[in-house]
Amino acid sequence: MSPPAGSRFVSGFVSILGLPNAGKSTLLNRLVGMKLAIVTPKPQTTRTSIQGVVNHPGAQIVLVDTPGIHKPDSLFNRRMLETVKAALDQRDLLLYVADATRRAAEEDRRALEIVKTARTPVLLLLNKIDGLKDKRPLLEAIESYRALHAFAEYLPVSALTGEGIEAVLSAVVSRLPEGPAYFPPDYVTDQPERFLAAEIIREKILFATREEVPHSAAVVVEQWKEAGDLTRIAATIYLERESQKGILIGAGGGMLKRIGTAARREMEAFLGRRVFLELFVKVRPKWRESPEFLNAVDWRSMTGPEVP
Ligand SMILES: Nc1nc2c(ncn2[C@@H]2O[C@H](COP(=O)(O)OP(=O)(O)OP(=O)(O)O)[C@@H](O)[C@H]2O)c(=O)[nH]1
Ligand SMILES: [Mg+2]
Repeated sequence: MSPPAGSRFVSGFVSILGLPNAGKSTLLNRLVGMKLAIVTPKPQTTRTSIQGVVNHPGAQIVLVDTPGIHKPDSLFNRRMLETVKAALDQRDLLLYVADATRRAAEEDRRALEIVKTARTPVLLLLNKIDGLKDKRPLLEAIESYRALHAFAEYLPVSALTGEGIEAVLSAVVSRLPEGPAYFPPDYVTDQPERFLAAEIIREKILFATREEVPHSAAVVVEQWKEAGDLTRIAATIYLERESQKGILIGAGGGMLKRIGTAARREMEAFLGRRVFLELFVKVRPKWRESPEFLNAVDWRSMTGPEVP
């Protein structure tokens, strides 16, 4: 899209931050207009930063979705927090997503301490307003957040229904500096297809399982082969305990089959091709404390498909 004649073109880097489950990934997907980040009702769904580029008339916004800010209790969680901190560096604007149906909590105060270190203007997005019957709780939520930080703007929004999204886009665009389009118009994300496929599988696992299984699951795509109109994908699901393996596979393999079918359908819709998906399950005790394993499953530092 080209800007109206005579007007300036603006661009910039904008990170999406907040507590787990606030709706950050739903917001990224809504702003970009396609599903780039997986979304589940479980906290700590997003584990790495995910870029999404929005082209707006006269503007290009490079968004980054981040893991929810929470107390790091493992090497893996400390890495997630490092990812959040990296997403604060050299940004033009920050979006802090909060649940409008609740008041600011102690976790928000702690998260905002981290966000404030960037000294970058922050817009507060009060998300999930579709769940509010009247304005009072929203005003109370705004006041409780105002007490924690002087946000540049307070914007009620529903990432789920799209209400308030145009106002968010206008607020972002109006605060971006003049600059070039950093990416061509057809470029959307830095995520490789293999990683997106692994994430789709993880999303289906998160929906299908409970308690500690979602946190203990990591997915690696080991093989990706195009053959005619078919894409053959093989992936391994890593868990931390034998007992979790039993839960994931389910009676007669039923659970794993359902996960595989749901993941394959979504991959086919996304790739526009038929997919043959093979899933393997392995146990890797304490992988969340293993630097070698974490490097191997992180596509940004991936040395190869081989997991040690
Ligand atoms: N009602 C309602 N639900 C929403 C809205 N936005 C997100 N949700 C739901 O909130 C849950 C969490 O959404 P996510 O987008 O995964 O939240 P997140 O902040 O990315 O979570 P983490 O990745 O775990 O940090 C999901 O069940 C979403 O469907 C909204 O505007 N309204
Ligand atoms: Mg997320």
